[in-house]
Amino acid sequence: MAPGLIERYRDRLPFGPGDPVVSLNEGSTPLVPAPRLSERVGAEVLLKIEGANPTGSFKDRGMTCAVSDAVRNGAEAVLCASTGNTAASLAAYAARAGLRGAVIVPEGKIATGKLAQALMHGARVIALQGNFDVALRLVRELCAKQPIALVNSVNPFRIEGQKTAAFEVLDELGPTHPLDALCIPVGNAGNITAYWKGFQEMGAAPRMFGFQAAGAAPLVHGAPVEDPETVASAIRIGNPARWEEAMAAMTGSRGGVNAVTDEQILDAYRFLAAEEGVFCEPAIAASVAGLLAHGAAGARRIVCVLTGHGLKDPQTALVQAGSVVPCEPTLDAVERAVLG
Ligand code: AN7
Repeated sequence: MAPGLIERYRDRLPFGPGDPVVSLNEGSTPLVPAPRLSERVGAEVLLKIEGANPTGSFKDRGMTCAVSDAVRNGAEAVLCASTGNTAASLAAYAARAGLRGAVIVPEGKIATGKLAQALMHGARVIALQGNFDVALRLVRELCAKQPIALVNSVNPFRIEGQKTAAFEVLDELGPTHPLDALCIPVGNAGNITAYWKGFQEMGAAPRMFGFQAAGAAPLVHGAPVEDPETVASAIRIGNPARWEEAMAAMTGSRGGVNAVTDEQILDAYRFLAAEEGVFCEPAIAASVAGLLAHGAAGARRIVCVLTGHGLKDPQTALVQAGSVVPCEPTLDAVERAVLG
């Protein structure tokens, strides 16, 4: 059994030996070669499968640290604004810790699986008549007023936890096979900030390529987007909290930020599922769509971060996938149906 990441990386995280640890044994996710994608790109591409975390997204890395710190500080409740995955993760870790959890999500705009998770774990789910950016502003104001721990990625412990994904990538590749580039979807810009911190702490500097959905691409435009819109609901964010840090990561590593259209995102989403056997969330396919559309400046070895599991959003999958084959319960009919 692999231990959770606080235990695994305690020497590089802000936790002492006696500190409380709230963990679901997150991290230690697979790094999987992608032969078909590698062929299309003309470079070696590996997929970091963050959907293999306990609640199905990379958010668990940050949440084990943010919730452990909240417990250490004697908090009774934790709160976040979320496009869905942070809400699901907060709810699970709050349940684990015996804390009250509340999440504010844009009404009608989060994927079904994420909503089911947050509710099942017993969090108070508040559907805001406003988008993520409004939700984040309001939770920041509320947490300044009330003794509630804010666990969005503006919380430094989130970044600390999420940087461990960079450690894992480097550990797995080993010193003789350097990583040239990392491709990652960018929403609130916490994760790219965290990877870059992790790489820098280990003396590595792969080029960081961030990708945003064309309808929610403030970093590409250089200005906030008032009404972000994209099929990639996880990254439907118009004013990222970690704007400066994300830009510093991309420019400091000689990488860059680019936009991909919903069509490119959905193409990559279907390609990964059908050709690589990897089912990720639509938003996440932005990293692969971006790599296919924009390349990675001649990098020979590339990791694409697949931040969340495809089961989070069954509705988008069913719209994008083929249909079922109806069949009468006879051998003849089944034979015809199977052989097509
Ligand atoms: C699967 O859950 O913002 O750039 O509130 O769910 O660190 O924000 C989620 C974002 C990428 C973007 N992939 O990461 C939330 C939320 C998935 C995500 C991102 C999100 P950041």
